Amino acid sequence: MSKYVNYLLLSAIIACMPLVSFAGTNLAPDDPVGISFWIISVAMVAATAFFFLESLRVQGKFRTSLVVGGLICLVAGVHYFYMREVWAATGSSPTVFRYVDWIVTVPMQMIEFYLILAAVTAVSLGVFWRLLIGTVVMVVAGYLGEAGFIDTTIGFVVGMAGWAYILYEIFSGEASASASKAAPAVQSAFNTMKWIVTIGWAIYPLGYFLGYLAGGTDDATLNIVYNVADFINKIGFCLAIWAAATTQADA
Ligand SMILES: *C/C=C(C)/C=C/C=C(C)/C=C/C1=C(C)CCCC1(C)C
Repeated sequence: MSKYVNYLLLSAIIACMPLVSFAGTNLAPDDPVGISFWIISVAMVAATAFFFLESLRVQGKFRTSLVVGGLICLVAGVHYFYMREVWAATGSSPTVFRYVDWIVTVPMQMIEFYLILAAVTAVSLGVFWRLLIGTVVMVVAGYLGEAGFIDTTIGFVVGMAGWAYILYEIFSGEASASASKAAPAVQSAFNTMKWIVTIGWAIYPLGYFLGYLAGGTDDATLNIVYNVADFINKIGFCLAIWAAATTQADA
């Protein structure tokens, strides 16, 4: 019974998400950037529903990870509806909008590393805090640079340092040591997530570098690249966790 109530509540929340999009401006059929915003918005809604619903059936210890995965896609989805609207109305989408999403979703992704490890092995709270601090430094520095509060080069360098710190933690720090003791399914998820954070994430500093330090990028290309990157770096990232949660055998 309570399971049905959960499903109903969940469906109601998710059904409300696209309502955000009926705000005003129509998409032009010959606007690939606008359409890519739209596709990612809807993919985020679908992924939100998927992770929330799946959280009801996986083993208890993985539930929180999937709920957080659903929240990451929910927050991103709402931002995407907003960014699509701005793009459709003005023909541009300032990157600064993305930072509002990043400051919420990127730390949550780092928390996912801690959560999947904590589900299957002993991992210290220090891992949680170090990954969280690394992401906050990275995103805040990038924001201050892009928004013009600090020099763009300083923003870039400090942001890169935050990212480097995260990479150190997951490749050779304590997070990596804990992962090597984890169950095989979690180890393989950790590996996929680690490479997403390395290669998938490289798109964003590259966009910053080209846009601010190397003489400018074209708004349309940059937005399409960010949209595709977000699809992999958010939905793909959470799917790796889902795969571990559904394949790990022991109870
Ligand atoms: C879903 C959104 C994601 C995964 C966004 C990730 C963003 C970054 C990895 C941004 C990184 C940056 C640097 C490493 C240095 C320059 C400033 C940033 C913020 C663009």
